[in-house]
Amino acid sequence: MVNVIGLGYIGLPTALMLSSHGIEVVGTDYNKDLVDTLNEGRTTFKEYGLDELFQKAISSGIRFTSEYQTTDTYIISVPTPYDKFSKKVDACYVVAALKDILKVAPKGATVIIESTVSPGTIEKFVRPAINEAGLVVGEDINLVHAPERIIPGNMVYELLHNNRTIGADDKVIGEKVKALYASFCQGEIVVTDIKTAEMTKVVENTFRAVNIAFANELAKICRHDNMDVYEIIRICNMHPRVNILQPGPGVGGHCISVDPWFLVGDYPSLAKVIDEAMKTNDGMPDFVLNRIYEIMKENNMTDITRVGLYGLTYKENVDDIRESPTLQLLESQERHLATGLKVYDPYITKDVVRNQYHDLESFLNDVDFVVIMVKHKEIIESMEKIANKIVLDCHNICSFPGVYHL
Ligand code: SAJ
Repeated sequence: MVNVIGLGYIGLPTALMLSSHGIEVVGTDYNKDLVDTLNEGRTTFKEYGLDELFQKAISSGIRFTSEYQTTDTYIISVPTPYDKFSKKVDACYVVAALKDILKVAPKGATVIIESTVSPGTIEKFVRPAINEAGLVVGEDINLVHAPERIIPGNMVYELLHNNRTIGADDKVIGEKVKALYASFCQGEIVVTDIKTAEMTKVVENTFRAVNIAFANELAKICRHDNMDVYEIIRICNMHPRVNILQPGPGVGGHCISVDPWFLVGDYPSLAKVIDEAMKTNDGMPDFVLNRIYEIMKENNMTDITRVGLYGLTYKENVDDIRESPTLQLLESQERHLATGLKVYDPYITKDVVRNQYHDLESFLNDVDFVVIMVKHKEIIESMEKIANKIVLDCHNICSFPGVYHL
């Protein structure tokens, strides 16, 4: 039986996937409300294909509880935030979950950490916690790091098809865990050591962050000298060895906007490009705010309450608002003692910010200037509704004339 600890964006789909492929699974989360919701037969976030997978797992007998189970295999998928000052990974949730596992785990159990951690975290924080409990790694507890790679918006498909990395001290244990993941994963599964696995995960997200920052920097250069960044990127990408990503209003989510900081925190004198890239991405919401003020001025607009931000989530067609560019922009605006921007997102039904709307029509009725922060399917399909407004399109999705860009 596998006990999956942490039933969030990664733990839940992983637990469901294992269960629907014939593995006995118990999902554990300390959040009792979340466990209750799952036990009432409802999923806790929206993701394409998740509800079908949930039903399959229920039929296969998956259980949800707040109790840790006594079993031979654990998967830890709890958040790993970063310390805003030191930029280092904060492994407190991983260590807390591990300590609870150690209270009930039998000798020889395997603990698989899926949470993203910086290289050396398992050495520095996880092994000592096992030793402190009077246990020996490799004898009493086997340690494995199996970082996840699935992208929100396409999680179910990617869980099935992505290649994976397994880091283990012991090749035999590594191969056992590989067989467990191979119960559902059709991609190639590489077995390596723990520190290499830790580093690969952080490097993958850093690669993307640096490349997004490059696109964002190009957008700023092009704005400065009145060039069309999208046309330039389109043409450059026709070169066989060039593949530039897209600029945007900022980088959000709990991965790309967080993980690269771990390397800056751990290697401050070495991770220079990464540091600059992260600052570039973090500066984008302010860049958008400045564009809003410029465009208002150009249109003789003085009332900020007639400006609306479309989209609150960190990217399109997901309901996750963690570190979202819109939230960053609103915080920045409040720091400058200015408020009043209106906000709407079809995926966010609860009130999370001031001046938030819950339907597109009333939102559009109350604004003259729309800033497209997120390219949700809804707005792409409702272009005619904003054609008569002032529009700042941060994603180059509008084709009508007079639209402003980054
Ligand atoms: N973004 C841009 N321009 C782009 C692409 C993305 O501005 O060209 C922005 C998005 O709007 C969003 C942010 O970057 O705000 C991050 O979005 P994303 O779709 O690039 O990535 P995430 O954070 O949803 O998922 C990433 C993925 N990592 C990589 O692609 C290397 C995913 O595979 C990981 O599993 C996930 O992080 C994770 O959990 O670590």
